[in-house]
Amino acid sequence: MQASFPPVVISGTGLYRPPHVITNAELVEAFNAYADQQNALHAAAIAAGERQPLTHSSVEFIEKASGIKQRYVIEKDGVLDPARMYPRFTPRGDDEISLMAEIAVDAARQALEQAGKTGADVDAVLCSSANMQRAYPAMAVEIQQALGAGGYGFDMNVACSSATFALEQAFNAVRSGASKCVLVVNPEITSAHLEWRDRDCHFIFGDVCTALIVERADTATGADQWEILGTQLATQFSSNIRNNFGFMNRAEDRDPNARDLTFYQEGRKVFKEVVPMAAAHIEAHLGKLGLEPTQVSRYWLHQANQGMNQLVIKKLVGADAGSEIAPLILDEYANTASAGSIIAFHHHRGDLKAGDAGVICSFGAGYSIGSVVVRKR
Ligand code: CO8
Repeated sequence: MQASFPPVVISGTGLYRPPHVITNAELVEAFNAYADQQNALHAAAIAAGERQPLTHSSVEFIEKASGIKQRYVIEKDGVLDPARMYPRFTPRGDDEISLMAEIAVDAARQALEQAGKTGADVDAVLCSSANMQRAYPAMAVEIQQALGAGGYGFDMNVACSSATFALEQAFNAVRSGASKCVLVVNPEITSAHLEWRDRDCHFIFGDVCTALIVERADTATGADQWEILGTQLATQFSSNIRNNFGFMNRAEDRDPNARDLTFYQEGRKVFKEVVPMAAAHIEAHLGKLGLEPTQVSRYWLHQANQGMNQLVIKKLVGADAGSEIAPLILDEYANTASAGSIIAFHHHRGDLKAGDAGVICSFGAGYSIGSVVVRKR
């Protein structure tokens, strides 16, 4: 016999949005200046056929291939400096809050306020993100302390599916009674591990942090509550989205600037392989809960590429991405790794009515896919 669990809700969301915007025009101008500089620097090798010249990027390509029009970043000048092409952050002392924890605390406070809770109500903090600022101590423990939360905290990483995978951990911790109120934060400082010097991917990512409060329905007092009906996670190994940065690099005598120590991918393969996986995953998950895809009022999909979302939502319900049923936020935010589907949930749920069902779904490196089915209370 299946155990019966008390209802669990998402009772608050928060969003830290960085202060700086980089438009596609600014991005392309910086990249093209970098390419020209590199080509001038290596003119002899290029003329001798020993080196390929770098080709210009274009705003038209970026918008057509991805749907991305701009991205937010925490630091802009370093990214747009053709002599640098990555952000410039000032190192912080061990007695100062880390940047990842700082943006997580900002988003967390908003989520707590929406849920009518304080840090002291939280008894578990999951910091779940595509990349961590340091190996240890866990950022989650730093965030726990900054908010005055109790219990425990830990970091976890499942690339772009970090938020949905963390939601399942939070859901299980609360419904089993192990935790009362779980804070999930997804600080994504993607600008520091994106390769801005590669035109194939320089336009893809943006910085942001999202936060979610997960608690039992009988402790929730916020005005906006979303019961979690179920979660489903899946992984299947692929090297098509990869970053080899890690603690072994020094011992391997690696060049710290080697191309494979930042984000790289086989974008076409990812597109082709992940779309059918995501659509089938959502359909199967809904089926287990006795729901047809057409009975879902909203899909808050992973925000990597407009064309991907178009195919997924067409397969599921025959609608268009960017329409009311599958809102897009990537034109404004770009791909924010694990935070994308949560940003969509944060911005695009206010019009739904009690009883309406929705699906939060992420897909990305791993490969990894996570879906969370919710119903407005
Ligand atoms: N400007 C002009 N032309 C360009 C540019 C550019 N910037 N870039 C490439 N081109 C050229 C190519 O060279 C190619 O030319 P040719 O035909 O002569 O060879 C042509 O344009 C077409 O190139 P592509 O085939 O690569 O173009 P696509 O239409 O496939 O579009 C995309 C590229 C947009 C990358 C697309 O493949 C895509 O979005 N795929 C989905 C993959 C995806 O979204 N992956 C991310 C998953 S997120 C995740 O899990 C990562 C988590 C880790 C976070 C890390 C944060 C840093």
